[in-house]
Amino acid sequence: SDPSSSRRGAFIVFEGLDRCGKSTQVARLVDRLERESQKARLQKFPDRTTAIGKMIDAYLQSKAEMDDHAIHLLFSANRWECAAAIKRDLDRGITVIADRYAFSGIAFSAAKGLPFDFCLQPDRALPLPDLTLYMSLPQEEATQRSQFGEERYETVTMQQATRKQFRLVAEEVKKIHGGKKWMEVDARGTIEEVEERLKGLIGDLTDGVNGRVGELWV
Ligand code: FDM
Ligand code: MG
Repeated sequence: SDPSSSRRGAFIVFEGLDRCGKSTQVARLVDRLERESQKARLQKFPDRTTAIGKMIDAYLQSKAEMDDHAIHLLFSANRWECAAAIKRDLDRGITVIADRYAFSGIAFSAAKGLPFDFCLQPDRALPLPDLTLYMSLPQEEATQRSQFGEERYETVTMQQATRKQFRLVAEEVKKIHGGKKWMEVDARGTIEEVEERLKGLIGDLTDGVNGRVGELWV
């Protein structure tokens, strides 16, 4: 029998601060996979299209105020409402590529001062990414790129605090899930240069992976 037929799709997550080029690279990866006739789906977090996503969108645009804990739980709920579809697609052999995930959830909320442990808990047992690519850009380079937008969190102070928390998140992933699940990528340079770096790290993951999808923080 063909062993590849038992493979599931890989779950690949892109993380990073605002302006790191994450969304550009995610779009290019999905395009490349489509050109290569591989099955792939992009999942953006927050997914602003759902009922919960609309509440998050209003919060981010400062059209609504919310308690820090409450919005944290909504971001997590937004992932849980997408979890079954992610698992289903992985089982069908589709590569699922996420633009942000639970790691942004922790880093941004902890940067506001919520306890790290509180931030971690609601995402426990969500689908575990096979690989998270953290695109890292020095603060000076991020500032040189185009201006921040108008959304909540798009300030230098918030980005700096979040950068520190992402470092703690990386340590936690390595401690619980091992060093191969989280890779830091130098996000400096041209779009093409960064794309090549990412491609090297992704390797043949997009051909599918063996074994069941794991559970986050378990
Ligand atoms: N963000 C994103 C959070 O605060 N928690 C989360 O769980 C997620 C997924 O939302 F500032 C923040 C990160 C960012 C904002 O993200 C909107 P996009 O990628 O700019 O849409
Ligand atoms: Mg943004």
